[in-house]
Amino acid sequence: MKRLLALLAACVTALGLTGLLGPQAVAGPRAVAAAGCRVDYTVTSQWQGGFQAGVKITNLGAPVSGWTLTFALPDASQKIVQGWNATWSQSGSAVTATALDWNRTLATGAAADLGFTGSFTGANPKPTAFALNGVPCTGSVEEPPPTTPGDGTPVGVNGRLHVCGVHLCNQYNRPVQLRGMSTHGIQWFSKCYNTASLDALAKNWKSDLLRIAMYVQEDGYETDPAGFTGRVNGLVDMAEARGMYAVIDFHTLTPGDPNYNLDRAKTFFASVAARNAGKKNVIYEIANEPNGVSWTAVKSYAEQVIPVIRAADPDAVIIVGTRGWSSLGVSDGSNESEVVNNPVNATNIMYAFHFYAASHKDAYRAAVSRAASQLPLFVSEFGTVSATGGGTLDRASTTAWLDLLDQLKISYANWTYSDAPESSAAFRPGTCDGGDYSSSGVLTESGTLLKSRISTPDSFPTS
Ligand code: IDC
Repeated sequence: MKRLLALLAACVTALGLTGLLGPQAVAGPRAVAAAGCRVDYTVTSQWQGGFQAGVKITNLGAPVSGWTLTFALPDASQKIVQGWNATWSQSGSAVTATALDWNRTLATGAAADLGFTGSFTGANPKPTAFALNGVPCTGSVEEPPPTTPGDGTPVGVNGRLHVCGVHLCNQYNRPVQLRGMSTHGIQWFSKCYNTASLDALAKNWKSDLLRIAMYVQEDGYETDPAGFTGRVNGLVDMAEARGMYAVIDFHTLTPGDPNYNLDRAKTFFASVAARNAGKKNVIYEIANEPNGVSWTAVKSYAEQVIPVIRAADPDAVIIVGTRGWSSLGVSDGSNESEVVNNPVNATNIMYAFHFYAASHKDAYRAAVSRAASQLPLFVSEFGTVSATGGGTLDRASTTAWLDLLDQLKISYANWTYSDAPESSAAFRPGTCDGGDYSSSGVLTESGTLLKSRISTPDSFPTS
């Protein structure tokens, strides 16, 4: 049926009948034939028997409010294993990717970023005959190659990171502070993470890192382990191509005991660690915010998950969440001493500290000031607003926090690089439906403040 519709749309265009029949002649999403399109196909990584590819569709014709991309796999051994940002199907060598509700509208010049993991044997040639709504897409352009040392990007300058004393250190064994942004839940805001938004994050915001918040519950990982694993890997590659570090956040939240997700964590981290072991830009965060659970239980979880990562990727930095929503226990009436006196039995690890500036003030800053000389800390999430993610931006408290983190060289990621309808989001609602992530008009008050803090020069030590 679909093929018939595409054929019909193609014939209609060929005969110049679009005006006559109109889009209503085709049922379902408006399969209006585009006048032209471009597809950028990039193999972002390849391993024994498998590969991952990004497919960027740019609509060069009239706006469409529904689209289907078709292409041919040139090698019979190639199979689509898992795709994202479209509904994917394969019949023989013919592949069809149909728009999802959130990316079905493509204005003239607008792009949609899709991707998939595939399997293959042999040479793995690129697909051919890309067509959008039946119209051939010509003019494929390659993405720039991944970062090389000396290119001036954060990963290019610092290389692989490690923990030295209480600091995060670069390839010259010198302390560095990474400043960057966290995604919102990728199950909800996937559309915000695409070529244009990550270009803006790297070049315009000059962000050092992207934290990839993969919720486990709330329609997250547990509903589609392979799909979320693929999407996380795709974002790791997109960060790498732009010289940014990627924090892979196993975003446990409710329930608060990370042990509830112990088996899922082992499965997930075994897979992402094996796949990303060769990369310099990956940091693993094994439990977002333990809550309602003792430090002993969190430590036990960490000591079971860390060896799984180490078995595949021995050298990467790992961040361990702390008690009381990663408050070092403070939100549960405790403090950093429970960690100092009973640290996780592992090396090259850091402890997460999270805060929301309007809710967490002097007592929390005092705890961080004390703990910073005893524990390697990483602020893998913080907000400028209240702990609900909403409310008024607290500029004074945010500034006090960021000044403290700068002084202590503690790395941070802000919640969120998204257009969620809440004051913690950096972009105004609706921004992710368009292609502009870099002009000041798309920023919220929080986004404006964070961009001004993050985009200042890093001056990473190089000797
Ligand atoms: C919030 C989101 C909100 C979502 C909620 C439930 O901003 O849109 O509905 O989660 O999942 C955290 C958590 C983070 C929270 C954030 C704000 O790590 O998931 O996001 N927050 O409440 N800890 C403290 C605050």
